[in-house]
Amino acid sequence: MPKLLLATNNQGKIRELAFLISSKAWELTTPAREGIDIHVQETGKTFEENAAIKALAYAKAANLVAIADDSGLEVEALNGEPGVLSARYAGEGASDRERVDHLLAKLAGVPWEKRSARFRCVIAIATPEGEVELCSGECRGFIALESRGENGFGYDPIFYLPEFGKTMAELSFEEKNGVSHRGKAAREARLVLERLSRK
Ligand code: ITT
Repeated sequence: MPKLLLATNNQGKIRELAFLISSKAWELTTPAREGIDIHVQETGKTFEENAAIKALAYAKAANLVAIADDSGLEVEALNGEPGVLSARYAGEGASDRERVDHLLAKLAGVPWEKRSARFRCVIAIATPEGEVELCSGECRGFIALESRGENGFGYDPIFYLPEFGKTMAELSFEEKNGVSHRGKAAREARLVLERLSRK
């Protein structure tokens, strides 16, 4: 069975991607398990560019097919911020909690109807030869007035989904993966992986 490298150091993404793309055709592995310790500069201006940069860097470093995820939150009242800067929004090395607090402070006084937002996810699958395929998904909701829920990671405790009447962090693992930006992108990615496994 060929190996598929999950090209991310974010434990939340590793858990979700491992579930979403699990397949009989690929043996999933991680940078830690392959002894790969690289830091890739995310110099792109779009999720697409950054996902491709990460997947290609890991595919070359490990000489394996690699799958990377670049994702983030776009808030309408902030003209699409934090976007590709979602991980760095409260500075390098900040915690999920600090990022959430930073975003809530930015939106202080913004009324409910103007707090719409979307999560975006672009998954890139790269081969060591330098081929890249991109898959994407989005999930729409609102930025809540305060944190709620313990599940998931990142901005999940303040991402409110009207259809559930809950934040993303109040959904079960299966519910989140059923409706999330990552779940949608991963369902496309599974088709790409199926095709690649037959090559
Ligand atoms: P890798 O680059 O190693 O994959 P990262 O955390 O730096 O890890 P990104 O550059 O793609 O990844 O940043 C995405 C950030 O957006 C992430 O740190 C979260 O804060 C947020 N995010 C992405 N998907 C999310 C999700 O499903 N739920 C909550 N927050 C999410």
